[in-house]
This record gives sequence, C-alpha cells and structure tokens, in this order.
Amino acid sequence: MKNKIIRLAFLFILFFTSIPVFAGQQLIEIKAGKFSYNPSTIKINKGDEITIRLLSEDVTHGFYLDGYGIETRAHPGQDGVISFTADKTGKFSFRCSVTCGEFHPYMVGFLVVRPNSTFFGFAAVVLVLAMGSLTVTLIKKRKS
Ligand SMILES: [Cu+2]
Repeated sequence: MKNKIIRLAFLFILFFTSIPVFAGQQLIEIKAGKFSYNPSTIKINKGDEITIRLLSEDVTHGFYLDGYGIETRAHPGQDGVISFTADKTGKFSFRCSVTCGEFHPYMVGFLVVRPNSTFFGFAAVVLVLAMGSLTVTLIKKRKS
C-alpha cells in the first residue's frame, strides 16, 4: 500500500515537472523580400518560447502576427527581433506591416501553432503506467 502511494506520487511529480521541459525555445529566422517571406509557413508547438529574427533582403519590411498582435520591422542590414510565447493554438497569418511596393498586400505567411503532442504523448504514457500499477495492485489484493 505504501509502495503504491509512493509510485503514484512519483508519477504525478514526473507529470507536472515535465510540463516546462517539453516547451522548447526556438529561434526562427525569416527572410523578407519583395513580396514574400522565406519560410512562408512556420510550424511550432504550443508553449514554445519563440524568437523571430526578421531579415530584409531588399527594402524595409514588417512582420505583423494576427491573433497575437505583435509586430517587428526589418530594415536592410538591420534585423527585426521579437520574442513571444506561443500560448494560442491555430493557424495565424502574418503580414507585412510596411508598405513596400505594389504587391505589398500579398506579402503573407502562416504560423501554425500545434498542440504540444510530445507532452500529450508523454502524459498518455504516464496515465497508462498509473492505471497499470493500480490494476496490478488490485489483482494482487484480490488473490490474497
Ligand atoms: Cu510590405
């Protein structure tokens, strides 16, 4: 009985301490040029701490992220840097916030924030282990 409690307590501690571990830090470089972003689609996980470095390949370009409402600008030779925590899942568009030429309105990219599947996978494993140890203990109890 004591063993079971210790095992369960250990699994719970493991579960909660792992939450920040699975949130990664990422530096993402985006090249902005007339009239597109490279890469134009970025995939990250919820909880990630993201730093975006925006580099201009020609004129001044902006980066405005819908849904998060954050912005930075890159001038030629002077990068724009912005950091944020990806706390909302979904597909968000980012667009140029500096009028840079005739096709400026079409300068759009996408940021996809996925649910943290690594974390959920790990949580599932912990849950299965907890259920397993509980079942084993119950079976042992019934036999004796
Ligand atoms: Cu622009």
